[in-house]
Amino acid sequence: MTESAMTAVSGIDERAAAMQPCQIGIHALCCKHCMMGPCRLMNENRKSVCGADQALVVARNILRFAAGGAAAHCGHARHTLDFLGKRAPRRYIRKKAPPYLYELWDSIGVLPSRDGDGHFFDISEAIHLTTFGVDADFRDILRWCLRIGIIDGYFGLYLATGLEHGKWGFPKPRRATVSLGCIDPGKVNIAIHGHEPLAASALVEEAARHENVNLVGVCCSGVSLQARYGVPLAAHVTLQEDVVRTGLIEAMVVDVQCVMPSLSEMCECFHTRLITTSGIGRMPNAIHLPVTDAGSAAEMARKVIGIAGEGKTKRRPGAEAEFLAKAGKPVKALVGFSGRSVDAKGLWERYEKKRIRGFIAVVGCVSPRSDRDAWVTMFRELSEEYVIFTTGCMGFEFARAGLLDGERFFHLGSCVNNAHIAEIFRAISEEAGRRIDEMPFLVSAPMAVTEKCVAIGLFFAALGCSIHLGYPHVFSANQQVVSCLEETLGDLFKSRILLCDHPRNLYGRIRENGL
Ligand code: XCC
Repeated sequence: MTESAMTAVSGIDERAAAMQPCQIGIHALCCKHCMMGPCRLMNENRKSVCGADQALVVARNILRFAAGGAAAHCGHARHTLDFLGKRAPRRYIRKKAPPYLYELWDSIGVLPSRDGDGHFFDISEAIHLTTFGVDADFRDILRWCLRIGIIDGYFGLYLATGLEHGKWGFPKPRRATVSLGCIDPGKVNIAIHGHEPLAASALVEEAARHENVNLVGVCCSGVSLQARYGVPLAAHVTLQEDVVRTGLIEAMVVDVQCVMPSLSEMCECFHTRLITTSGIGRMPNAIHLPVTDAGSAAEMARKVIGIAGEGKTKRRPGAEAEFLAKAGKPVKALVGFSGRSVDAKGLWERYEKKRIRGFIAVVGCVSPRSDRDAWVTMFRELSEEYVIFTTGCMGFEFARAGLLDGERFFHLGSCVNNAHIAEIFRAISEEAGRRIDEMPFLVSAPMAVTEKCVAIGLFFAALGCSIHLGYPHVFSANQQVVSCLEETLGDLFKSRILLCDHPRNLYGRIRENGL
């Protein structure tokens, strides 16, 4: 094993501890948008070489995070459209958004002005206006953040979710298995990792013809395959290397997003063949089998099954016994809820009869920089008073803790399936005869990892939900930015932004904000 391979093999938690985050960048206080810098604006009185103040730098950084996240979600939707040979829908936001919100966004100037693929131009404009010497008004940049959040929500989350359900079917509630224990030492194991359904669904169809093949999912591809087909979910984002490290994975098939570059070296340390399927997600040492339509997806799936079948004989001797001695049994969890299968009327009645205080959506990533168990414990306690909806990698943590019961905790799928949560919020508020912002809805991203979390948070903020951000607080370093966001959202919706990175403090923050 080479030295660099050894580095890849050490765990993500160890590497996070060894790589302390930059204390300037973590608060979005570093401007590196031109080559006179990077300028570090550690206090409110400093200005960058070009004269940008701290509020401007922080606002620009938030918008760039949001644009990155929206590009990923809208790119996912666009790739799915291409795969299906469809065009981008017209007037989609108008059709999907509650009419009162559409008018409100129009009246305050945050409604995306373009349509269809024109939304990509708005994402590009967000990058343009944050380059050197364009938009110097941080308040205008924060309005752009809401605009990009709206685009992310509808042209990303809603569109991707709708296309997937239309082509591959609606998820339904089911009991499914979670954890590394899903890997079967007696079978050919293929892991599917990433986000888009294009390659993943074809593999599920092909694998069904081969009794000796065990498919397992990783991250959001895994979550959506589990919700739709009941495919076991082996790992979330911080455990992806551990899947390969079992020594029992013959092929790791990846597409886009949250696929750690370390997998390339990690697979080299074992017999695992790394297979890339997206033209924008290439990796060193990988076999590239591009998927662009149904034909290439089916061909890729046949080849992967062949490659993996040959690989099983190359496992390290003793790998099976080692795995069986260490791996626990898979955990059973209730997954696969959607806007269709959650009873909004029943939930509203529980609230109206004061059996619960409100509804919390716990979305997104888990981070090696946060105490994952402490957050799970906090939300377990909160579930005594609130109904919890969850998606993405947080859902895996709740599943492992045995919390996904379809009563207090509902698993709504992958991160683009946060569209389900938006639809459920809308349905509950319609049952109540109120607006979304008049309801006790909190959206929490306790352990953000990717830029997508920022875009999702801004989308829910634009809907009128209160927002909780755990670690890190990219919004919090500049008081002008915080005040502007709080005042804007408070005036529009009376919603709150809770910045709280200690799980123990969250309950108090929720209660003191009247949620
Ligand atoms: Fe985050 Fe989506 Fe990635 Fe997991 S997989 S780390 S975006 S929760 Ni979606």
